[in-house]
Amino acid sequence: MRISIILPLIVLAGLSTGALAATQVIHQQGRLFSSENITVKKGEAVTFFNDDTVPHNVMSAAKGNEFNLGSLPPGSSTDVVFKEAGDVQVICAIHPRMKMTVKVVD
Ligand SMILES: [Cu+2]
Repeated sequence: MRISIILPLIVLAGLSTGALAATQVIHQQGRLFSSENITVKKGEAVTFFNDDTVPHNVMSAAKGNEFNLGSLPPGSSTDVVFKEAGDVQVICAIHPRMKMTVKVVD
């Protein structure tokens, strides 16, 4: 159990210091997003990483920034590029209390 938690952290630490330095990572643990509010520039990607023990379905219905990642199993990650400026409410379709806002600025 211990190794399964530490290994992904090492991988992520390596990524965050490399070419993807500008990409913010949102973790999902304990059926919560790791941040409630983040700000990104238009055209930037956010990595949604499921390091929880259950699947999550990250999505948004915000106009111009709609996406639906489908059910992502633990250990998987997906990048989402935000194309339009504005406040984007991001939710998990499976767990109603998982909510966050991505503020996209020009
Ligand atoms: Cu969820």
